Amino acid sequence: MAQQPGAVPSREFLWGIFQSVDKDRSGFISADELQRALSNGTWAPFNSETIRLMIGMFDKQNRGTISFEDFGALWKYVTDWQACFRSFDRDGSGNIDKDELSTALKTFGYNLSDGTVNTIIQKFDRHGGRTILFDDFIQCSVLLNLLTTSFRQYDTDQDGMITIHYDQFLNMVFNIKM
Ligand SMILES: [Ca+2]
Ligand SMILES: [Ca+2]
Repeated sequence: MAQQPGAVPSREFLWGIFQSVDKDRSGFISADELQRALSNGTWAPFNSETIRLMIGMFDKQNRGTISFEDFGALWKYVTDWQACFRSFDRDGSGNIDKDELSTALKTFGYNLSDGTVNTIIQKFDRHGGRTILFDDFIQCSVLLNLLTTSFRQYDTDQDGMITIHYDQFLNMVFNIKM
């Protein structure tokens, strides 16, 4: 799954990729098929939570699989994230360290303390290297976005602070689709 970022692929190009990913020729890409197709640049399997999040985002019919109609948007999403990941991986190490993540989060518009950036690294570092790989970077960014959107629904004056009751807190957390 690689082409120059920003390029709009032809339907034929996408169909070729779709067919190579759809190993059992069912006409749909399952979570397993997508996981096998995506790579972290390591031998470790692609984070299955990230696969689940991505299928959830692009599976318009709620079947748990991706049809060819949904595939173009998914393909663009993955290649955009690849370009994003590469641009923040300043030293070309293939992973994102704390300084790189800090820069990425600032660029995304998040104003987070050093302690919070450390907590995020710890949560999404599945390999014990104090760094984040491509799949975990996507998961981290998607979850940050979901959590921030949820917070903002309560932060009506946008001052970065909310006062909520226990019941509202649980309602907020359980309503987050993650
Ligand atoms: Ca299939
Ligand atoms: Ca790096």
